[in-house]
Amino acid sequence: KKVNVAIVGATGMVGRTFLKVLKERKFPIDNLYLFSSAKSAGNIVKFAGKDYVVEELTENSFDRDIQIALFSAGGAISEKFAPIAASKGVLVVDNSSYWRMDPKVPLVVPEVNPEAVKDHNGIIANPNCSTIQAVVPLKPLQEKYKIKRIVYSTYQAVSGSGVKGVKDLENGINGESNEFYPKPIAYNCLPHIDVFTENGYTKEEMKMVNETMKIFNDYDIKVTATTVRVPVKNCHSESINVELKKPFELDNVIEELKNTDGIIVIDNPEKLEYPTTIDSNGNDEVFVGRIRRDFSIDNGINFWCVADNIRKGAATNAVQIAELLIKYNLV
Ligand code: 11C
Repeated sequence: KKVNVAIVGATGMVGRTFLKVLKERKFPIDNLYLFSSAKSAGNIVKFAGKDYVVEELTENSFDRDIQIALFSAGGAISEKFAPIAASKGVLVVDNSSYWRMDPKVPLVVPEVNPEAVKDHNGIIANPNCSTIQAVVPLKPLQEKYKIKRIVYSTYQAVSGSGVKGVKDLENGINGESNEFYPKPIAYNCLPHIDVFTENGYTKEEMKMVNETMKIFNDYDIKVTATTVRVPVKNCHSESINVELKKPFELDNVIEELKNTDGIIVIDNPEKLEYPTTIDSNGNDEVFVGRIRRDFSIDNGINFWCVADNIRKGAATNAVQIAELLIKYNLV
């Protein structure tokens, strides 16, 4: 079965990666429509050997036979246009943060809660990149041992801020001053991602807390996070401390992680082997290493995980959701 697909935000970093991933995964596309702001409209984009003209997104853009729309053009565009698309029978997979916590909108990571897509009301949300790569390795732990508490510490790449973040890093390395971040990002770390909220945490930190509970549909899990921007171009790294409810054997946990879809374990400290962003760049898996017991509590584990935030953290996860829509006959 082939479907008609629209991409909203087609010329952005994630939008371009949608196209790359759709092609790589041989997504069954019949007609393809590309939308952007007026500024980028008229650009020609190549897909599978054909030229496509990018059109300006308007309220009438979805007045055609489109089954699936992948959105990545920011929260304001999703707020306005995702309901318009949904009202015209288009299934929206939205990469912005706008709809994620809406109780009527499923928040889906295909390796973790694929069945949740079935409860859609026209919009399905793609989680934040740092949440996606965390919940994939946490899933087998939640299933077998139940999670009591999670402490996230992240080391996030500038590509998470889009082209402006990458530019600030490149300019900073060349001795120029920062334009996008409030402080220099070259040779520096900023404990600040997205805006600060009233409780002292940043919005990025609160996304990790709230999205984790929603994806696992478990509001008893205690979650806390510190999110940090680091001078890495692409791929987020995370240190995850997790306290489990049941006792475990570390060797079994490592085996379970190795046997989980979407994970590559690189964990041989004796050979100095552990995953870094260079390993995950351009890949769709979550790379896990440094898996070790937390001796300060009864049932604790520390591990390190790295993933390509533009691919698994955004575009690939959204395309995998679109694949589920076909698999479950929802389109
Ligand atoms: C970052 N995680 O690295 C952010 C980017 O909610 O989709 C993604 C923001 C979002 O800056």
